[in-house]
Amino acid sequence: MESAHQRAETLRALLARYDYEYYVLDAPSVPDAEYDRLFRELDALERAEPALASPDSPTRRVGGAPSGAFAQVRHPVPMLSLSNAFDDDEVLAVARRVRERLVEDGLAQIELRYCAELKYDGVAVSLRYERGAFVRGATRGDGATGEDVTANLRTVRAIPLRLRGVEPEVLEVRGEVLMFRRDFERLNERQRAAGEKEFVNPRNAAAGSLRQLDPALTAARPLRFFAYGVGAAAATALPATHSGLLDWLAGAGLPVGPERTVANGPQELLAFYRRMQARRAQLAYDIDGVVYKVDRRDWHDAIGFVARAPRFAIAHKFPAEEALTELLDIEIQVGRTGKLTPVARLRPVFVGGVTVASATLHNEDEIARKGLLIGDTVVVRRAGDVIPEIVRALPERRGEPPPRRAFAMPSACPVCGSAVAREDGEADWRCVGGLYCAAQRKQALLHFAQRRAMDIDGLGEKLVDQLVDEGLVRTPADLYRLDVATLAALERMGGKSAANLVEAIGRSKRASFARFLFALGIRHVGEEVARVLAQRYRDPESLMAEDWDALAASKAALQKENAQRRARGEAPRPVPLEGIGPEIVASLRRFFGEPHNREVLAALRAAGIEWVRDDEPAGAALAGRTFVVTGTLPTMSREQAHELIRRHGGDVAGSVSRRTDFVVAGEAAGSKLERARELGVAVIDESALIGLAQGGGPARDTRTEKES
Ligand code: JCF
Repeated sequence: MESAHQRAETLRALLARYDYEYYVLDAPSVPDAEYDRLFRELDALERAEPALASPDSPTRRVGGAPSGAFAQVRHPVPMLSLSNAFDDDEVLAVARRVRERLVEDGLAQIELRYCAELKYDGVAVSLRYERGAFVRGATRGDGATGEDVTANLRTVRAIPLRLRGVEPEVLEVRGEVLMFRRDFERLNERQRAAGEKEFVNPRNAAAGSLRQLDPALTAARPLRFFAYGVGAAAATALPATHSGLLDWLAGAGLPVGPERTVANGPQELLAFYRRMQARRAQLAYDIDGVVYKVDRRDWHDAIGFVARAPRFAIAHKFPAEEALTELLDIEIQVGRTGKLTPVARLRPVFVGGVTVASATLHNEDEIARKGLLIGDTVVVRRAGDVIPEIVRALPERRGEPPPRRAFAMPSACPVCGSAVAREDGEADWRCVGGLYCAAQRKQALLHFAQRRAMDIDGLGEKLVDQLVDEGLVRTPADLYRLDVATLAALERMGGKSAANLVEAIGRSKRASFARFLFALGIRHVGEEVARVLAQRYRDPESLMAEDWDALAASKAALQKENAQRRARGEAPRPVPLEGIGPEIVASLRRFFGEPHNREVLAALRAAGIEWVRDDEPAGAALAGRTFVVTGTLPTMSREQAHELIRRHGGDVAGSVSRRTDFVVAGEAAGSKLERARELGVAVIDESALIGLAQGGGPARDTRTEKES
């Protein structure tokens, strides 16, 4: 005799195997009744002798006993499927045939009215209500017989257990169980976190959730329901139109999709189709098309059926959002900031309504995560206007020709041959040859010339485009070789503006080293970092000569010493390059280590750039005074005027107030000058500013009387 303990072990092993066959292999080897019998036997054993129970027993699944596989349910009124139309012509042809049939029967009107609704991408079910109470729910199955999933459907909160305000003897509600996209994403996040298998799409997740043996598992899944029709109905008067029926269902407390309309004739149907196609990506749930139905229900039988599909309705499908194709190659694009982006070259494929031949792959980690090999068969997805993406490879298709090869990031920039670098904690590789790389040329020049950098007035986006496209300028150093004649020959460029530009470029040769450093566009070197660096280094050579490792060591020692000093209540000693961390240092080393950049620096030097130090104040004549600069000054740019004020101890403000001491006005000064006059603030010109800075000129008491 087998002991109770042995029997329980045997039962658990059997049930585990049957679960595996059912759920994993989808190939059950025993009838459902046998599973149920074994399950009940084990449950009884464990209840009689709790010591026999084990935590991995199938009886321990949350929610108690599973229902076993599902019983069969015959649909008293068959659940129909719909014929598909894939283009406008098919829709027009169907509409024409429907009309002809109704005309033959003497029923048609001039304009045939249709109800148009969305075609939800979910699982079709039938819900049976008796005297207003939900009694049974079934899947569509083959249309004639489905599976009884009542216990699972009861857990779907969108399905009312009682109808509101009506109690027909019998009412079968037809509709679709589905999962909203956001709920699906969250479910997959949960699955991932729990180390469980993720679902491919919301429809699969809905189908899998609905067919759980344990209703408690279904209950934990965020399922939704939309009603779109009725099957068997007894002892109730239903609306005469399909649109009326949908409203009636909504009135009975059932969820009905809000996107529906009544259309006069096929052109209005097609307009609905296009409207919904445009809105598709914004909907909370997946749809795979729209459904058109002759609105008058009493005409449906007259129009008739083909096989299992009605002739009075048609599904107008959207183009599929996913398709299979071949990953031909992975190329690298270099962006304006030097970022290297892998791009998939695909065998052209029609997907999401367009032909797709490439897809972004974002970065190398993404390629590794998806396990893509060049030559793989891949699933390409294009949803709405979103750029196409590769969803996954089908590794099971490997082994067919052509041979596969792995992708590797190039070790040099494919555009300019400079080194590439991937920083710690970053996903992207970048080209280091910022000043030299053709891909980054325009961006680098604009950055170099901007007001806060070299302040080359008049060198904007359009002009940079022209200069680069005409081959006149490749690197910032080329700017200093431009002459008036060359510039004046450019389109939309007069002699006067050419001369002004040459002058502005010439003026920029005497920039502070801080501005120059910022102008180089080194990653992580913004204005503030450039200012800090310029306090320690005079020129690129001294910066390049720095022994960074020694500096880091001495900084660390100094910081330690300062901690002790602070503990003793003593003032800390200044730390060199405070706030310049290893990330910035690494970026500087990369930039100045790239020979291409060094060539450009040498060329800039040869062009006559010389750096004026701006860290040491030039004087204090303007201390305590606040200035606003407005209009065009005769020789200085606004930035240069600001710099002059600051270097002599003054403050610069952006707008005129009662606290403003001087407004420095140039040509075409506007509202700020007006405001200064209103408030009685002293107005001076550029030469007066220079005089003030040099310690002469008007003193504070020369200002005009303020109005009160
Ligand atoms: O997916 C739907 N929204 C939908 C499916 C709507 C309908 O009016 C349907 C359907 C499937 C069959 N009508 C039938 C007869």
